[in-house]
Amino acid sequence: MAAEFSENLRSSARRFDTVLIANRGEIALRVQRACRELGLKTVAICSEADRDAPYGETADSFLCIGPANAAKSYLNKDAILLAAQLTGAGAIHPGYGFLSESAAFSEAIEAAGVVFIGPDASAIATMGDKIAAKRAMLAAGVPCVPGPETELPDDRAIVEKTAQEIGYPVIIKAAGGGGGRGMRVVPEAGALHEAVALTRQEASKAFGSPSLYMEKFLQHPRHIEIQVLCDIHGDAVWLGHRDCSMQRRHQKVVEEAPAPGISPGLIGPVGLACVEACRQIGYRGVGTFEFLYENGEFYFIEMNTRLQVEHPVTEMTSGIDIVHAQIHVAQGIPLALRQNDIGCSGHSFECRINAEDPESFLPSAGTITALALPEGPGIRVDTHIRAGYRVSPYYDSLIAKLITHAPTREEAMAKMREALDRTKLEGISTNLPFLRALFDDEQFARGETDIHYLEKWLKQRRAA
Ligand code: MV4
Repeated sequence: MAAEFSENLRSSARRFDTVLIANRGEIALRVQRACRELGLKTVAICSEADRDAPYGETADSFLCIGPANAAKSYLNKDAILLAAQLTGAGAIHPGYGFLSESAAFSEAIEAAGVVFIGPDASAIATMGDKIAAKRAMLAAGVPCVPGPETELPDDRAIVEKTAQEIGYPVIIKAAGGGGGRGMRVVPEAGALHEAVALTRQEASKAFGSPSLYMEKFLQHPRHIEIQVLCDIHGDAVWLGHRDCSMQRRHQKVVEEAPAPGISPGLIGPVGLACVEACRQIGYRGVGTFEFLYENGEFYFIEMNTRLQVEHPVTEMTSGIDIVHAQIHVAQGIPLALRQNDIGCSGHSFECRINAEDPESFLPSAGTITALALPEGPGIRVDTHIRAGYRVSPYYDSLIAKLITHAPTREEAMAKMREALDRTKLEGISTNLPFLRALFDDEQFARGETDIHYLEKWLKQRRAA
């Protein structure tokens, strides 16, 4: 696979003084600030829908690269590379979403001599193929969900035998899927072949590949993830873990670090296995290993090869600026951090504030007429909005991230209740009322949730 891609830029060619930020919204502003703190110049880009974006005003250069339709702007690889060349940007930061996990984009810009602030194309491609990812993890000693590390053959007898060996329920997943797309649970043998056939059809259509794999279906796991950071000289560390179980339709709503009830002794060996996997792959940059956690065991499911939305909770507990670190390793600078220097102090929560209808969850576009944001010790707000800002209907509905940090989980929760109470936003609908109610939930307060908890809670709330 590596042969398909050109050589990485050599370490000496990786130095840059200007970064083009190929994203929008809160993450564009977050990355821009990190660049300035490191003495780097910034280039902001936008679509026609984001011409009045706040991050355009503070960047050293600001270019409109295409129409509102993301396919013609934030996803337009050629336009973004051209913008970098026109502005003299030596590097491109992709943020999250959009082109952040495009092997072709990483490949194209590095081939043009521009640094991609992210992994090389082959690492992105390997992790994008969920079977190849699983194989790489097993080779490095990372615990995975029971099931073959090979493609499911188009042979009914073998499919039946595989399911029997794993034991029902099983789950069929598309190798090209991920993030909840292209998967189907099979509760018992009678449903097996139809499930395989349907998932294969969907996979061919959605991902351009019919490749499938089968795993044991875990019924009540938590979603725990491990943050890693790797330089180009073979050094890697893990920065801590997060619990992201509170999600609805594969969209995370609340994240926290560390994951409650998981001792350093339990997670430590898993973190080290992730670091070993990074070394074996030759991984560069920041990344996240996603695990399901059930009955005291961790099972790898996917690796995300980007900076994630929820990186702030790990910044708060580790004291490490993950975007600074990401930019440094992209420049070829060796990691100064040793694993023993990395700790976890206190507890952090993040709430994703979305512009959405509280009942239907449909995106709510419009102008923010009034805005008050909380502040104070242990409170952080990552956002690009301000009074008068127009939320456009074209992109995802995340408008702000409310982050708290305190010595204990209870105090971080209490701080979040207060921070939510002091957040006032008029002109559009948001999920603030529902987030506030969630932080009064007793089971959540005890840390007794799993990946199904939030959807059940919402259903009960609607019925009440
Ligand atoms: C699973 C699973 C149970 N067993 N795999 C959903 C998103 C994608 N990252 C993988 N997902 C799942 N894979 C096995 N073998 C349950 C899920 C899952 C899930 C995982 C994490 C967070 C939320 C979830 C919601 C529904 C299903």
